Amino acid sequence: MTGERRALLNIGVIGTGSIGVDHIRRVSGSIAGARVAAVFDVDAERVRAVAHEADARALDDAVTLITDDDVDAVLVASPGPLHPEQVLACLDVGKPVLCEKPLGTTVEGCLRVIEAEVSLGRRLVQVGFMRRYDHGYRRVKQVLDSGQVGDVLMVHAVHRNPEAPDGFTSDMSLTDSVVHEMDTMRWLLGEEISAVTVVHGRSSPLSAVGLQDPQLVLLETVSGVLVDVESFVNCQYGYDVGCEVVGSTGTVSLDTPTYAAVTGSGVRGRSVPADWQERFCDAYRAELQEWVDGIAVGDVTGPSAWDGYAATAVAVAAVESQSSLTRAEVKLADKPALYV
Ligand code: NAD
Ligand code: ISE
Repeated sequence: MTGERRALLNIGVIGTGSIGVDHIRRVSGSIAGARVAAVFDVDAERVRAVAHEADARALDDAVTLITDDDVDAVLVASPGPLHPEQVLACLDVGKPVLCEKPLGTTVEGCLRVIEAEVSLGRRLVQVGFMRRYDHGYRRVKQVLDSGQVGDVLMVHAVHRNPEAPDGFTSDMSLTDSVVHEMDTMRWLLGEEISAVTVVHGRSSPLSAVGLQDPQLVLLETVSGVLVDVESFVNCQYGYDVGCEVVGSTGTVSLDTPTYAAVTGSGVRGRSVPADWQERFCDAYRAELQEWVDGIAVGDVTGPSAWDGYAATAVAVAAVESQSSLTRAEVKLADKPALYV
């Protein structure tokens, strides 16, 4: 709308854990055109405190929130396996939904979302692959698209978290962490991933018993680009994400933004982000602002349900490769016209 103030978008948030609260604070503090109207979490005590802080209503269950007349759009930040049911409930009532990654942890769950959205005939689902909004990744994509480094041949990627939360499993390293690279690589390279191999070596003595960490994940794209991803969820020293693309005439690397270089004791050093909240704060903000602005003009343009499905299909194949210790092929369904 030009020249007039548009009404605030009332957002309902499901799941008020780490990222739920992070998004709620962001919407309340730095997103124009939206407010948090309602929240739900199975942890009643937690949701009451969050609702109080955000000046929002705490509702009794996910469906009550989704169908509430004063909720215009929904942000799903509950655990991954719950996402398809909650997103489907949003589609049932025709409300836009920003679903945190992953769209689901099974291929079947993601396909149900695609089927429902395709029958509606318009896009309402966006998946929280926020790296697509990061300045660094966008710059890498610009360089690749310009042809400056020639034909892409290989990518070396690193995804390190300081510490995994309790209960984090080797499968989750793939479905919850590396799923970011599975999406980012599809987007950067503009093609699907056709096979994945997970390789295990020596595990860190600091990782929980039973958690294989680090893991090496080799992705193959349809045109034959090889992407190696080191996933290390207990690296201890900070949050570190890297990506170097090797082309036929040059390379391009992702740089981690730093805002200060510290010099002392004979060393000049750049700080390392503490966690994903710090590293990707600008990307989350851009993701949310574009989502809110898009809804105001009836347009959802961010990562789609297809992107969510394709990334999960690769993650599921990676889990298969992890248990069989062999290469797993990724076979995708036909892409509906809605996502072309
Ligand atoms: P978390 O465990 O901190 O929070 C999850 C919350 O969901 C908890 O408060 C839990 O009580 C609640 N919950 C459990 N069952 C529920 C239900 N049936 N209905 C509603 N709420 C329920 O986890 P998190 O780190 O906040 O992750 C949540 C989701 O966000 C995951 O899918 C994760 O992959 C994703 N995530 C994305 C990013 C990113 O960088 N884009 C970062 C962190 C988390
Ligand atoms: C977490 O859920 C995220 O999405 C973070 O971006 C990622 O780095 C981390 O590994 C995940 O567990």
